Amino acid sequence: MTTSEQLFEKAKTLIPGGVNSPVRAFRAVGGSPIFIKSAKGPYLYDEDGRQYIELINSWGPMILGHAFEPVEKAVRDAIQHSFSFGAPTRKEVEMAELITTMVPSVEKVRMVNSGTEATMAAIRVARGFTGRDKMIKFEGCYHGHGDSFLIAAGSGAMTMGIPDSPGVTKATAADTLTAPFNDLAAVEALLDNNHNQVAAIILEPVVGNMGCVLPEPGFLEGIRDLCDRHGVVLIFDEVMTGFRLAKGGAQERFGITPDLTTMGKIIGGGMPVGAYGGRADIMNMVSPAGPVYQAGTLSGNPIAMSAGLAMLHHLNDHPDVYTRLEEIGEKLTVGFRAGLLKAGLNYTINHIGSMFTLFMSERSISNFTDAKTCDLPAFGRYFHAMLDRGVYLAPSQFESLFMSVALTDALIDQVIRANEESLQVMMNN
Ligand code: KE4
Repeated sequence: MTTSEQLFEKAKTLIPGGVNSPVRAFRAVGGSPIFIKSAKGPYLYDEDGRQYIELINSWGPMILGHAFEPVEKAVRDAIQHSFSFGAPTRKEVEMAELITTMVPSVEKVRMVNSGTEATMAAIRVARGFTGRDKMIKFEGCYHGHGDSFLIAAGSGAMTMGIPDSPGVTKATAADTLTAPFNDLAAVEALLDNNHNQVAAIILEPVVGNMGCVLPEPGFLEGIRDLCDRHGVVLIFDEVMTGFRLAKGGAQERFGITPDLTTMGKIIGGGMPVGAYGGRADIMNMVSPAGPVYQAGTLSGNPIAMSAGLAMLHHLNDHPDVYTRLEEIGEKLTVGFRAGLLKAGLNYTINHIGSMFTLFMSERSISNFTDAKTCDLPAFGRYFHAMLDRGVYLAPSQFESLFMSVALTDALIDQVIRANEESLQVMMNN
């Protein structure tokens, strides 16, 4: 047994499923998860010393590569002054100022500790602001594990085959309406049939959680218009896309202004950080400025703020990072498409910037129903073939890949070769 396998056997006796987040368990791809010991730049190193080229980057945060020196130095400097005060600090003001500069639609922002906290708070504020109870989300989108969102949820919930989780009450579920992604008519029908009852529409402007799925032309504009016409708060869940698809996230790239934005992942530089923010008239509803309660012992934690500030300042000051991320995404997907052609496969790749997914399906993938046509056993064979060739992908078909700027052209070529070989392995078994 490898050290990872030994650790997993012990972990399963102590932790549900042996992991602290379901998608890590390799349930969707089979086999035993790799236990990571360290990482540097584009590489992960497991407990047995094996090296992997990283195409997940902790599900997005490590956009500058692992152990990025300015972030590490910021944390080393910060820990000299204790870890947590539970009192306001200068760094939180600096973080709020930087976020509102990078994401202009965010006039006021509240720091929390995860993307889940951010979306839970954002929907509560929208309900408090409008006095309405219902919300609309899209099938296959994932917004964290808050009860309201575990309805037709993507990511790990979809991977585990439980998009509607037990434990969510019928009353809660009744206030969550769902529509297919990219289906404006379905959203309009929900709004008409629930007149003046919908507080918010929340969506991933580019979906990562059913695999990478892009908004069709006019979709985001149409949602914005429907929200305006029905007095509904538009929430962009940019936990994945924020600070990745552009300095200002998907809303900058697509030129759509949401009312609220939820953030996570990159914002913490790898530390546990989330945030929600947007229009001042809405955010002024949040306690203690207003009556909508939300709180957190470690919100704005000085160590996490130090890491997040170092990362966001680097992204804000180095636009060449985004140029390189576009290049990397383009080179990889051109190479992967060439690999599919060579293998005689007509599978779908959805790609934008430094996010992409190879779907084991010949269908164009623009919603949950399309994504579910994928050949999951084939994906499992492909995943392990890539792992055997030292390339670490998301252990689920229903996840996007996330590039970091640490990927060199030589490594891109190596990943492209591994893809060609792995497609053959997938087809021959
Ligand atoms: P966290 O609570 O995991 O920090 O964020 C929840 C969340 C909210 N919104 C979006 C768009 C997200 O993608 C996420 C979390 N993403 C998953 C990856 N699909 C986290 C990985 C995991 O669950 O282990």
